[in-house]
Amino acid sequence: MPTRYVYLALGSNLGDRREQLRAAIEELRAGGVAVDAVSALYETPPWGVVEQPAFLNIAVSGPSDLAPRALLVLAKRIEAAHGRDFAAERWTARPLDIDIALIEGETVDEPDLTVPHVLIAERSFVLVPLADVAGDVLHPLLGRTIAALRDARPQAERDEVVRVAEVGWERA
Ligand code: A4P
Ligand code: MG
Repeated sequence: MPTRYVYLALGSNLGDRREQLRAAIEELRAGGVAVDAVSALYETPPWGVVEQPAFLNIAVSGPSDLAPRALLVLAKRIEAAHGRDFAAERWTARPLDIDIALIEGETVDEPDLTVPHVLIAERSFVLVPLADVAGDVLHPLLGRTIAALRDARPQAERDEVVRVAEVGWERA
């Protein structure tokens, strides 16, 4: 595949959340995503199933020549290595979740893979970190930038996405 920028949204709400996100960045690099931008670190209240611990969420981006499906396989492999229970209910607690938010110049609409991720425009816990690394990037189906989509979320929802460490946290 030609090299394109990929944009990933990561979350963790079980175990050592920050360490798992830090390790996942290294594992993505080892797996073929040359991560060159990492968002600040945000703590966010659980969305979907609310009776679960708070999440830490980040977004990362970098060039990759992995095809969309190979990227999904890599994400699932890294989640599994962190003890992700794939039999658990949707939207419930997990040590690590890696979603493909966007791929430069690409849309995918298949039963088990949709890019851009279907719900990104409705989630401040994705849009706020993603805007750190992709603020100027256009959502190819909505025709608006990630920063504009973030700014369209209700202020109260954005305020719940709390920056707990600045850009560079993963190198500290
Ligand atoms: N899939 C389709 N498109 C994609 C894509 N673009 N990226 C499929 C990744 N996966 C994609 O995902 C289910 C299936 O979606 C995958 O097997 C893949 O084939 P999953 O990660 O196994 O299950 P899930 O994460 O429970 O479901 P889903 O629908 O991906 O949920 P989300 O959206 O990941 O929600 N609250 C806060 N504050 N922060 C969070 O990070 N995360 C979730 C999980 C719930 N609440 C949260 C957070
Ligand atoms: Mg997921």
